Amino acid sequence: MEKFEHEYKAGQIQVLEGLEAVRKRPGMYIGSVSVRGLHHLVYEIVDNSVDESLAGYCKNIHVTIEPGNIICVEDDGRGIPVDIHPKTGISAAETVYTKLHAGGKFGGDSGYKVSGGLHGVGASVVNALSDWTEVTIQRDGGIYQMKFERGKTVKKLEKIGDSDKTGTKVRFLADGTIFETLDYEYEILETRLREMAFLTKGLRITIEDLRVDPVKKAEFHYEGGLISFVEFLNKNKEKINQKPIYIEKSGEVPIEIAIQYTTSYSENIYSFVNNINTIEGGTHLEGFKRSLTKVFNDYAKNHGILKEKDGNLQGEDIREGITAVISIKVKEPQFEGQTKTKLGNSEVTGLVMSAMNETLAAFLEENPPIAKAILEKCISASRAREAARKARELVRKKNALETSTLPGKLADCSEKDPELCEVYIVEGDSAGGSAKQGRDRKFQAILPLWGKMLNVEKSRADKIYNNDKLQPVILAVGAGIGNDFDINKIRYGKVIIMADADVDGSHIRTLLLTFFFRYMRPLIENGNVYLAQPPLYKLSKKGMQDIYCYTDDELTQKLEEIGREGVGIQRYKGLGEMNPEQLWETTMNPETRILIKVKIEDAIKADEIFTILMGDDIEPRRKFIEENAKFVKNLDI
Ligand code: 28G
Repeated sequence: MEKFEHEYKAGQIQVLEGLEAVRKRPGMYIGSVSVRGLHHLVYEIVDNSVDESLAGYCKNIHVTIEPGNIICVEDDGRGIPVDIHPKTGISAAETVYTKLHAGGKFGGDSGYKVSGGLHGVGASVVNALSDWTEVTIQRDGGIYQMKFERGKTVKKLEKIGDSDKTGTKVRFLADGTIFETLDYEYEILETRLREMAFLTKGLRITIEDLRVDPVKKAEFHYEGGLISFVEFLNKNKEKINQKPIYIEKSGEVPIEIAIQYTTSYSENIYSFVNNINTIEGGTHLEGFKRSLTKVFNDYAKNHGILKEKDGNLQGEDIREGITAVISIKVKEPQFEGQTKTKLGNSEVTGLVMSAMNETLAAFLEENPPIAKAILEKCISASRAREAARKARELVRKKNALETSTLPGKLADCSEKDPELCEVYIVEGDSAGGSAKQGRDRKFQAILPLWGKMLNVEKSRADKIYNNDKLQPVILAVGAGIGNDFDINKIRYGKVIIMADADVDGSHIRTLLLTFFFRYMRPLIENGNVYLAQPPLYKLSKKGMQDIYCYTDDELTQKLEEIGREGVGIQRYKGLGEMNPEQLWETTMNPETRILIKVKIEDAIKADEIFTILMGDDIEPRRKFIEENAKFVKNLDI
């Protein structure tokens, strides 16, 4: 008995030390204490519900953001076991919430314990990093509850009522002394929860944001799983195969793949391992690509679509216009790469290939018109690639001959260190003229744009190289495009799009952003692309310095401050209305200007936006341009 008590105490001390370590170095457990880390807390808890769903016991998950940024997650699984652990003397539920790595993410006896946020650290870490946590469990005919503060148990698990239902409910308030912010972004949670629902077919996930009036809410439930996922990704695109190709294989490494071709020229492949988005790809993606290339080439050869002398189609030609999602489950995944989102398990490549080869080959044999349509597209992609190579060489040769690699219209800066340089891309010669006169020529370059607009979404690389509007941009940035793009060669640390705040300006902004997104994606990922914010109004009054307002709200506010008496309000319709000094002062002077950095945290969302804006469907595009402010906001998450 004495010995037991001794062990009990020792166990408790160890537990406290464990969670203290989490509070000391939160970044080690959840990546960061930024807004990103904050959202990870929610994923960690939801993952436990998803695991319960994967085990076959949970059908519904409700996530609520309550006023005060309290998160509530509720599921209808079996409920965390409430029995007392014979060794530690504490309940299984309390163990899960107070012991680091309790339960272990992988292995164990309950089948696949495979979902999991990037860090997969579990409920105890969320508990450690929360001001308070409250866990309510329904099972064995009762309602049980326990409470914690900063990871420490303040109310041990006790029965508080009767119930014939089962499930787990967790409410927590993240610790404001640890996180930079407690403000959850509804859209971020919504996107991740939608993704989780796609990846777990049949599971119903709802989200509700009670902080706003009217409340925001959404429900995700897809019987089609990955099939629904690719249909969602392609909803604004023209499809080649109306029904996605679906591949499913159970076994040691369960594999699920859905593929749908569209008439677009981009490649959209998303891969997941244990529900984690493997942004850097890895062995599963390798297997997918190899199988795709092999099966299509074999089919083309066998059916005389491709002659022996033509050689093989390249993988990239076969992936033009593809939208695919690959989801596999691996018991002991090895994650590599900069962001630990690249699968390293070498055995997986062959498994994915063999899962795909047969089903994909059979699909093509059974659907000759679709096979033919896809292969025709592959062949023209291959021709376009060849044409692009020639165009690229031509550009290179021309550059070599002219020694200067720069477009004629570019007014370059004198500084040579790219870190310190910035280029303003300006539509139209008149605004370009003001910008040239107003700039600081030491570090600011101006590239006026002219020529015919090109819809990037509907053009292949060869057309892009030859387009008179985009070629100067490619040359000025100086780092190539597409697979050749080399971020180390960029000539300017800041590439700033400066356009009017009207529909035409929005059009050029969209064109350039689509172009950067599709052909210079690292430039956006690396944070080099910016939007200039010219003012909308100028207020002038005798004896007062001119005031510039950048939004309508700011105008109202400033007018309230200075009064309306004797105030002249000028509304700027375009950049061209400003003289060089005004342009410098309001939009170009680093001391006073406002720049919006274009970020892409979420490639799915960005692709959706660009597709809406540049795709075939007029109606969603019109609606979207109307909500232009939202466009910027969505890009800026
Ligand atoms: C609502 C927010 C988050 C959960 C369960 C259900 C069980 C469980 C959770 O067991 C301990 C370790 C391995 C079996 C399992 C219930 C088996 C039988 C569960 C959640 C015991 C954890 N009955 N639901 N944990 N395992 N939902 N939602 O956390 O051996 S966590």
